[in-house]
Amino acid sequence: MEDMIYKFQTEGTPVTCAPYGCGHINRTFLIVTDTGRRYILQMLNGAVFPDPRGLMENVIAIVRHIAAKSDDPRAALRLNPTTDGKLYAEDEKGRVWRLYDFVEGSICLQAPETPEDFYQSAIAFGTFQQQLADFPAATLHETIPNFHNTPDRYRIFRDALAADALGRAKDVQPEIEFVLSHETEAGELQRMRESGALPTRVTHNDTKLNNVMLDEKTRKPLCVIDLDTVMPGLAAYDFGDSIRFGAATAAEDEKDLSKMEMDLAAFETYTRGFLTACPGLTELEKQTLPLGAKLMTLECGVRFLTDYLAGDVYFSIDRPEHNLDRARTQFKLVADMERKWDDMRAVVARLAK
Ligand code: ADP
Ligand code: GN1
Ligand code: MG
Repeated sequence: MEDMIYKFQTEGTPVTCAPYGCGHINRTFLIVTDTGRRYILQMLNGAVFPDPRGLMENVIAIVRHIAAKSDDPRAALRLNPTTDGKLYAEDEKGRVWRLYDFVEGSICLQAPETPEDFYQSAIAFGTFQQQLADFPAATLHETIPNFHNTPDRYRIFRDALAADALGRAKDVQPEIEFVLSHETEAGELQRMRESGALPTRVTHNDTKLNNVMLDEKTRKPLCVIDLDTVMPGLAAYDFGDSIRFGAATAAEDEKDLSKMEMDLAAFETYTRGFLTACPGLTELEKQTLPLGAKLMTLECGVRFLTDYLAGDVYFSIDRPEHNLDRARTQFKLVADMERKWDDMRAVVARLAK
């Protein structure tokens, strides 16, 4: 049992505790008590989040904001208090822990089982963005500065390449070349953000399918989870990261690259859902959705390759080449999107009418 569970108020006495889920960042445990109540206990990754207390202030405010907009108790994550009445606890090393209610009667998918599941995830993330449209953005802590600033991700990549901590660069030359050959276009969204051409919104910024819970019976959205990176951002980030993960025909860490493509039908399905849930997007925001898909995928590949070069210090890995495998799938996806570029743009243009 993780001792930190005893710092929280629970219904019943905790009897089991086991690692849970497929997240790459935090340490997540499923806790079951003797009354059968289930909880999710999480330790925040202190290396990834330099200000975990600020992060928790964000999360507390966001779940309150969303809970106030719905009668359904499962519409927002619910944080449980500690025995001294706080909504997170600190251990002796200063690490931050929190306890969520387990979202019962839900499913969390690693890949859509049907097009409808993916459509509903678009409704979930689109609605989330809409619900936060009136959230006071200026009160949010920037939990990871420059999170989707792709040129800054290139800067960090170049540093890791120059340091080449484990001497791995010589074995990944094609991947390095792929990254460098895309550097100019990699900055397109950031330039439009800085010029003010695209509006800044409160966005989730990590819109993988496994960060949304669907009702297990109706398979309609219950809530969006993993709120650690909710920050001011672009609509194209949230749209794009969902495509990167959910419109892919293979897992993020698939070794057989021949299985990896961007499914154009899934792209269309998600676009339909997202535009339905976010009717207020500007013309330019709509036009930049395909670019969001491509750049979020490129950026994620750059981050995986950076971590591979740096010695796997950021993302959790299960095998030595895990980050390299992940980087390769992302680059394969980018190349496939480039092949399907005109079709992607045509889909958005047609649905945006
Ligand atoms: P990470 O930042 O590491 O991705 P997440 O908050 O996404 O952490 O949690 C990892 C996984 O744990 C999720 O993908 C989901 O499967 C599961 N999970 C997280 N919170 C809950 C919850 N409240 N109820 C049920 N499952 C949850
Ligand atoms: C991480 O936390 P998780 O597993 O949902 C990462 C995302 C990446 C994703 C790649 C805080 O998401 O940015 O896109 O892995 N989260 C953080 O799978 O870096
Ligand atoms: Mg997650």
